[in-house]
Amino acid sequence: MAFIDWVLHPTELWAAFWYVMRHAPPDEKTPKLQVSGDMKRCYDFLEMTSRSFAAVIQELHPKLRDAICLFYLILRGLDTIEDDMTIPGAKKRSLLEKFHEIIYQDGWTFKESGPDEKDALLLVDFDVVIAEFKRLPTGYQVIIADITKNMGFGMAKYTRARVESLEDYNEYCHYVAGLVGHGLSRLFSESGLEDRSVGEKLALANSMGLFLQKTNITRDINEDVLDGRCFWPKAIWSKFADTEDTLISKSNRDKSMNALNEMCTNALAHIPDVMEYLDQINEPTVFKFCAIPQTMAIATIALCFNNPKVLDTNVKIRKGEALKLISQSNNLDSVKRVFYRYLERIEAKNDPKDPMYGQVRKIVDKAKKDIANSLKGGAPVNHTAAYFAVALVIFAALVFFYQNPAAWI
Ligand code: IN0
Repeated sequence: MAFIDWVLHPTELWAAFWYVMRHAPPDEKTPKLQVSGDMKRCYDFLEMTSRSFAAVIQELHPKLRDAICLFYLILRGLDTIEDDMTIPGAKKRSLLEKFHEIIYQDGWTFKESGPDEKDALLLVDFDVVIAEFKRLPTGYQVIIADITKNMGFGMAKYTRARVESLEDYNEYCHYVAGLVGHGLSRLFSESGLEDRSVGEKLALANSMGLFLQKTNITRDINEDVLDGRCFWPKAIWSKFADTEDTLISKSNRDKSMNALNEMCTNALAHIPDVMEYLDQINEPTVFKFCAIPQTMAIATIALCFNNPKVLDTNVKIRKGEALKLISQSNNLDSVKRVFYRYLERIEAKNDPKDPMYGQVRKIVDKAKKDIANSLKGGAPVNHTAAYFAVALVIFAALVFFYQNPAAWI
């Protein structure tokens, strides 16, 4: 992040300071150092695959930490196979469909990943993950294996099928992310840290995954099309572009923006379920684990909405913004305020000329009202004007004293 970004966003600098203070001092008590040799290696794999999210998993309640670390690594393994364009179709399908059995096979490793797979090393050492998985309590193993099975079959289906209709889009996202929500909710209940009902309200759990995955798919359009694939449903993009390549070409920019905004709107529709899901989570570390990806997602959607850069490059929220979001994902009220803030940004960018204008207004209005009515302190206040006024006063005072040095005394 450039220096100027920190100057322009002092609240993010503050969040970064506290994040470093909390995470930097390597006092021998960090959770990962308390675990056995093989499990320690699994936490190393986790850090290798996702740095910031690894920290959130390590802070989970000890009853869930190892199970979720292993669930995450198993899903990463499956995803690495799904993603690999160098594995021939039939072999890929067989691997995906058998993966729920593979996780019980002592010594299984996979060394044939293509050169582009960033998590290839995880599969090279997958025997370590398998050994630790088999040491988990049976209740956890059953849930993880069941989700791996359903996901593997779903992914295998989509190695042939394409995402054409909105139903396909929801189904694909269900396989790759909604099922993760199912699995996590069932693990939370199984641990006894959350109510049994959490593991039963699976439609809400599905929406949690769909909001994340739809955000990723919307954001990654440029990279995906350049890699020769597209997860935006044809039902949406074909209204505005003849081919997937046209979708990201500069000459089609105005029309493609309509498609982009429709993709964002489709994702925003999951917000009520996300709020309802988070409302039922009681254990603080589970709450944070669930809330962080969701606040990152609303910030990403707000960044992508009506932003032509999405079609040209891979846009990303600032590091400082991410750290601020982490610090604001501790409880439901704070998460609601975060959502409210980004919904306002979306509202400000909503263009009356866009075909989605009315729908965006409806979704944003309703979500903002629901948040305002349920927040203890009423609707969140926008402090931007106040910050700006304070900055202006300080600036004016500096100018004044610079020009009238005599006034210092
Ligand atoms: C996740 C999800 C995740 C976390 C908490 C609750 C969830 C409920 C339902 C569905 C998914 C849930 O979160 C991670 C977040 C993540 O990995 N962030 C990365 C960012 C990135 O771009 O890779 C980071 O480095 O910070 C997530 O995105 N997915 C995921 C995978 C496994 C598990 Cl156990 C939990 C992936 C996906 C496809 C969205 C489900």
